[in-house]
Amino acid sequence: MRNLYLIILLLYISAAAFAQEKKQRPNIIYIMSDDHALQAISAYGHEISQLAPTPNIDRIATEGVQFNQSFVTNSLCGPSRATMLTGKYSHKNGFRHNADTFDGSQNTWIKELGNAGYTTAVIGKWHLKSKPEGFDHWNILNDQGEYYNPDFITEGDTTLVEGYTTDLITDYSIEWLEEQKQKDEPFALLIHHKAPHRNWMPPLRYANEFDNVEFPVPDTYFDDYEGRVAAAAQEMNVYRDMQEGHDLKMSVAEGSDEWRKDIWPHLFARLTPEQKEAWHTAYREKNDKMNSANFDEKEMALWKFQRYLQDYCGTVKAVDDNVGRVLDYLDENGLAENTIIVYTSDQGFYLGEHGWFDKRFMYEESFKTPLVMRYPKEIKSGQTTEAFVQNIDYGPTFLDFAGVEVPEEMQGESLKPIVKEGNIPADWRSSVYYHYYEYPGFHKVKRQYGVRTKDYKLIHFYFDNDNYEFYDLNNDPQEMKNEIDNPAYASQIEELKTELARLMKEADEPDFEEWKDTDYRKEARMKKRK
Ligand code: SGN
Ligand code: CA
Repeated sequence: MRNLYLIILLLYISAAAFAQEKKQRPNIIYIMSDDHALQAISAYGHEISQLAPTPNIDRIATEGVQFNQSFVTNSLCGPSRATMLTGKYSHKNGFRHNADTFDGSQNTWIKELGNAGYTTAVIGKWHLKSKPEGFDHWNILNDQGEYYNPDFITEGDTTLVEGYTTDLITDYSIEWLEEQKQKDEPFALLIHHKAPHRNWMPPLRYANEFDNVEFPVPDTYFDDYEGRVAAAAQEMNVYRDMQEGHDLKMSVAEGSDEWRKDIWPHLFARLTPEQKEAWHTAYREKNDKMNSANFDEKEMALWKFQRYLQDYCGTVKAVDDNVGRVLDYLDENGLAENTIIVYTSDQGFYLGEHGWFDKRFMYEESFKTPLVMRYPKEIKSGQTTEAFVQNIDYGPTFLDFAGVEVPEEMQGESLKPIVKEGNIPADWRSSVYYHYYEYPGFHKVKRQYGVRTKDYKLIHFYFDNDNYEFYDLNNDPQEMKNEIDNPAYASQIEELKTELARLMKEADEPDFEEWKDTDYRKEARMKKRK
């Protein structure tokens, strides 16, 4: 009899300890927007962001850690998401370009957390073609998603919901967080915004927010791409390739609300008559002014830059508001202390540098992505770090904080040792590997892979060309001067070639000959047919 009491007591104690341990494990809120350049986050200090500040995202940085050297492995939406979920490079998770379909049967950190007792959800942009797997709850946008009155997709159900997408994603996220209150398990929630992705439609409340702001034009806006073959071949130029209607919301003539070129009119058509009227009211006067101005070519190019930035920053401001709503929710519900909150983007973006919008290149603006992280319990506040990190590291970091073993196949490293005290371990990586595959494709950015160290960058463009580029990042931070043929850099170039080969081997990238001519679009079609 006494033994039985003892056993019951022991069982009770261990169950209580288990419950306690469960409660102590951190919650995770991972907020990722789409195409958010770090030039447009005020914590990063760029001039543009000082005119359109992001106080809420900045709060995560000042109360936690800001990564100044945060890179993606492949600067494109789908591939970045697949990498983030699996902790693996594109050639390992199989999602190289946006026409691929994510193999949801592979392991993710979400599945690992689920197995360890976490409740998990993803709300917002998904863009991986196959349905989310391993989440307890999902509510996603259709493909790229829409800015106004978007379709939300859940298991077996698609609903058009009236409202502004960035606000709606947060409404649903907070609703889901409310439901977690009754549960003992820790949670992991992915909040994935569509904004500030093309075509940069701000909410009506910000449609005039930046009308009187003069954004600083990048020095490289009228870049002539000398010495850079791939840069010259792209189609992502603000003043040449943006659609004047769809992207720049320019009207055909003074006195008219009708948009100029818009090959996707179904998007604006989603607005209700009231929203359309409010939209036109907000844009009419500024469009009329542009139409009556008689700009020459250069003036028009500069006007387009301002319009682009005004709209872009309007969508960013709405993202920032909504980050603030989540932070407030955590405070009001006593969750701030025990929740890891991250803000990042699926990649960086060009805000007029080299004359561009979009991403894809291994040049700094799109290779880098913002990353800030707060977890009062274990991350010292007010830190900035120069450690080289990549989106393969996110999964291992969350698992490490949750006390879950990081699976062997994940290629990233936990950032916990860095963020706890702000020290970069002596054996931390000092170079990063990059590989972009979507060519032929949208925006005509050539296939490329390369390596970046603190001081230098080497890129190999391949497929229908064979061009190396080398940059001295200290002397030429804007990457305007390709030094590949400069004998003064011969030894550094050799060193980087060796380092690149080492990184490719470490990443288990097959031999160049095996993939250099692959027709990825055909491959994707074949896979779909299977
Ligand atoms: C859309 C955009 C492109 C963008 C791709 C990929 N055009 O096709 O400008 O490069 O998405 O973006 S749009 O006018 O239809 O928006 S990604 O973020 O999904 O990779
Ligand atoms: Ca993107």
